[in-house]
Amino acid sequence: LNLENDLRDAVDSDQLFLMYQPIVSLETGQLDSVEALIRWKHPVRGLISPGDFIPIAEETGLIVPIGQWVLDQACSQFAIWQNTLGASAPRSVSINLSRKQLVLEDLPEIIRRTLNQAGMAPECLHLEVTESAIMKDAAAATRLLGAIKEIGVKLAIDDFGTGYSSLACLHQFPLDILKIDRSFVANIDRGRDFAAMVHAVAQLARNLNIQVVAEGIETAEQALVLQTFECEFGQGYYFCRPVMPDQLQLFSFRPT
Ligand code: G
Ligand code: G
Ligand code: NA
Repeated sequence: LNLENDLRDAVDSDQLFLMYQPIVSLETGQLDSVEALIRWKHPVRGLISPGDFIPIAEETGLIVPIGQWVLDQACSQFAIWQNTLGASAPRSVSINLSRKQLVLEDLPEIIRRTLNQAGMAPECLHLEVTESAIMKDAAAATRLLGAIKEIGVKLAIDDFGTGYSSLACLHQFPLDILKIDRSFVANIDRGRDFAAMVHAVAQLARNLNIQVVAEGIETAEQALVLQTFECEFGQGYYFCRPVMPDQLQLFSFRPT
């Protein structure tokens, strides 16, 4: 039951890996970007999902080396895609930052160094943070995210709509991208209320010059409704599940 010690080993012994989920243009269905999603292949227990081990990583401080590994890995993979896929490479890669990473004073410097090493343009790296993570210590997050933005990296707010202060987030933080939580998308074709909320959020974002990604799209109907709301980007099993890096070139979406 000691996942903590196992997790310590996992970092050093190649048990962690990243899968990538396409983010597509809802208008064309074409690949725009990818989100990196961490996985742990435990030698005995098999695949463990981040929902089960990221909280342990946060409690133990292991999130620091793990977060560093994710950043390195995603940036070097992005460079590989640029070299191998050329024009059909994703335009950017996004990684998830946990609450505990938002208090690391040297994070901006680490990001700067990692981008340099990978020869990656800063705007090609997107960082996803949740509302609850940034509101936990809003003052510290404002400082850190401001410093990160100065590098030219883009900031995305994840799970938008699920926190207590969604609207406050929009004007307090220098956001570039808003990801509408999948709980809204799941109900968009079932109830007028959800559709109205998603439509309003998409309009709000457009007025604030923030790009919108709808998460968790599972059906053609949901994709269509979102398109009529002029929501620009989408992500979800309807388009593609998370894939291994060498499978990304196989991605091509055909409407069902
Ligand atoms: O891929 P999956 O749906 O199992 O991910 C579950 C959760 O884990 C998601 O909310 C996602 O944001 C989070 N997650 C995935 N990869 C990472 C990562 O590299 N770092 C952090 N901090 N969270 C991640
Ligand atoms: O919290 P975050 O937005 O990072 O969530 C990413 C998680 O959502 C990943 O674990 C991914 O596997 C999962 N996911 C991606 N697309 C879908 C989908 O269409 N439906 C559901 N239920 N989960 C999805
Ligand atoms: Na995310």
